[in-house]
Amino acid sequence: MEFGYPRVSDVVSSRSPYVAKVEAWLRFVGLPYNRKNGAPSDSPKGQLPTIQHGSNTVSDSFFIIKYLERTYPEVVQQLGPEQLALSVAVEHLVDDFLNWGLAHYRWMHPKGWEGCQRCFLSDVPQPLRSFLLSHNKRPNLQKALVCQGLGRHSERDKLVMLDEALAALSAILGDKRYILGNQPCVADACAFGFLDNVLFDTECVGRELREAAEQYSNLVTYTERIRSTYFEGELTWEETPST
Ligand SMILES: N[C@@H](CCC(=O)N[C@@H](CS)C(=O)NCC(=O)O)C(=O)O
Repeated sequence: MEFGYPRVSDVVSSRSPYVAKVEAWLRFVGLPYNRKNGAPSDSPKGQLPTIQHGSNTVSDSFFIIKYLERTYPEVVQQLGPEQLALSVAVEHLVDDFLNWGLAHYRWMHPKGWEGCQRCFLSDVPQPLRSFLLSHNKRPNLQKALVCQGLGRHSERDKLVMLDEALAALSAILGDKRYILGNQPCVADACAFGFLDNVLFDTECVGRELREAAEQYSNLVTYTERIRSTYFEGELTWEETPST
């Protein structure tokens, strides 16, 4: 199986939280894969991640995991209805809300945007790189953030909303190793894709979101635990600048 998005960084597993989600889940359940670079335009849905499994192409992190669970039923965790409901609720809290906050603090926030112009499309020379990002990616995301709703609020109100969601995630995790106990599930893959970027991609994410997340020490140790358990030796987080 192959799936892709450029590993533009060795600081975080992927700068796409949805690619990081699929990669973390593949590692949680122990399914082997080859990671291939790709562009959203290569994907049938115009977004990454996409997997190639034999002759099947599957796009979108949600459908990729559903497809793999159908194909490899032995990896499906046996969860009770309440556990399953909690996992689904956390998946949507992260994928459909917190990741929009990440998009804002990465692409709209001045510090995040400054880093994006250095780190994204790094194979395209400047000033063409900044031109392409500021005429395409950034305005598209700005429109998407307004449609989603978060983009309509003041900076202060965005943080109030995001902080409440982070507090909820922290309370759900509590002092457990993973969201449902001792074994990581889909919800942990989602939470990791988001938190890994917020806490460790100091170059391309505005610091206010990182500081909001750092207030919840259990979220920090949980992210570090997933990094050291499932990405051991691959992510050089100790070299992350502390600015
Ligand atoms: N619902 C999708 C979201 C995927 C997504 O937003 N991918 C972004 C990268 S983080 C992308 O490919 N964006 C390109 C675009 O929308 O043009 C999933 O869960 O996979």
